[in-house]
Amino acid sequence: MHPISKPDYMPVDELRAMQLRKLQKIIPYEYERVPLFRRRCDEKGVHPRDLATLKDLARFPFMKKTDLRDEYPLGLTAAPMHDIVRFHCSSGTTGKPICIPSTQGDIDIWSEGVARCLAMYGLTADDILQVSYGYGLFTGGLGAHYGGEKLGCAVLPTGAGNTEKQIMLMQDLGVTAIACTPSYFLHLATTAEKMGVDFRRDTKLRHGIFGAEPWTNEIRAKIESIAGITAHDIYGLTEIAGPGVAGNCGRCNGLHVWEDHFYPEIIDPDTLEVLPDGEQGELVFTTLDRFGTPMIRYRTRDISRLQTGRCECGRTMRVMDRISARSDDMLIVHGVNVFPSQIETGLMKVPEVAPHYQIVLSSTDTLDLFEIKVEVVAEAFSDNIRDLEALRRRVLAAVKGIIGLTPKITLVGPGTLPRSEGKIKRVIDNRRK
Ligand code: DLL
Repeated sequence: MHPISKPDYMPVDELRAMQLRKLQKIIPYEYERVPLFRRRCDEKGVHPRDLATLKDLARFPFMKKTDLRDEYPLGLTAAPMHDIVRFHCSSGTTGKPICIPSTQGDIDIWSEGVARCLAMYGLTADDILQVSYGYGLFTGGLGAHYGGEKLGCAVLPTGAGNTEKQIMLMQDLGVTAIACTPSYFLHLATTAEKMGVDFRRDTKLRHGIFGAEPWTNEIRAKIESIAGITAHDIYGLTEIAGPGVAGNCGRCNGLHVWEDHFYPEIIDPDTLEVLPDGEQGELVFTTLDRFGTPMIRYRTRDISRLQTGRCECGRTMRVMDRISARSDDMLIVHGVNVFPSQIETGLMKVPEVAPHYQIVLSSTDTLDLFEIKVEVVAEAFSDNIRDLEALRRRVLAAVKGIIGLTPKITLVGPGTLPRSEGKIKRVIDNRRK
């Protein structure tokens, strides 16, 4: 076992005691330094000294993305600028971005989180890791980069874009692992095919480290079969660090949360009550030892579940379900709740469907129009209208079987829909708000 993985196996009672100890430090620290947090605690009638057990955390107020936006740029920064070494920012859904300043200690914890994920996926110092996440304000590039270096990998910092050159470098340097969004990997794979490059035959690629956007197990299977690699899931968010908050070990269908640094809770997003392990709800994180911009009970909007029981890999860190939905990406169409991931699962059941689709919503005075544009693989995109109509019906049946609605299915030819270098935008909602 690589020494970086040691905390993954910490005895649970030690872990809980450590979490409490860290909370008893970070909560008073935040209370003393961040006026918004102090005011909210005072309003709730709760004081840092009330934190005697882990359960007491539930008495403290939540933080949300809007707090970061309202307090932009530095209102939630707890450390003096002297101690800050890095800023990362992420766009909010509207208007101003959010800004997360980090100390050197924060960056170290984050890099450790990514390195622990990479070690768990089976990477070692012998691997050559191509980082094709965007570098810059987005945490994907630098996060994967520092994590890779921490493990001792040779990092190739291509960033996103310039796809043909990426494929050339991958071949020439013998890259064994790539970190990028799953949608960008699919774009890389199509470009490689056009260049006559077969990942299995012409590269040494074995691992893909994918995250930053939801991707179903069906897309995962597709990626693995196209490229002959193992597709690993990595999760994280700017507010809590970046990638490497959690990752999947390959033994269970979920992600181990590095809860010695990032304390997870699941809440009911309506009542805000903490739910027991095993129940699905909104994922909430407290950063236990990040001192630049600590987040206390940060509401991620991601829907997940903390699994009960121990994973057979032996890690003691709790497993969260893969993120299939965000509470804010649920679409309501004709009064029915629909998640894009359900549509993706339906589409991927049809072998002739390529992993590229777009959901388009528009409205007339009285009606929502619900269309799914679906790319078809080259071999199936024939001129024969009858064949295509039969395929369209099969696609519709696969989607309808899951969501219970009848969207308009439009089949389009290979390479028609927009590709992305970063996070893909699958839903175009032109309905009147
Ligand atoms: O996306 C950090 C990251 C970079 C994670 C690279 C993994 C790899 P943000 O831009 O702040 O940070 O977006 C965070 O992206 O709340 C989830 O909704 C979504 N997300 C991140 N990882 C996954 C994943 C980065 N593995 C938001 N599966 C999160 C599903 C994910 N959704």
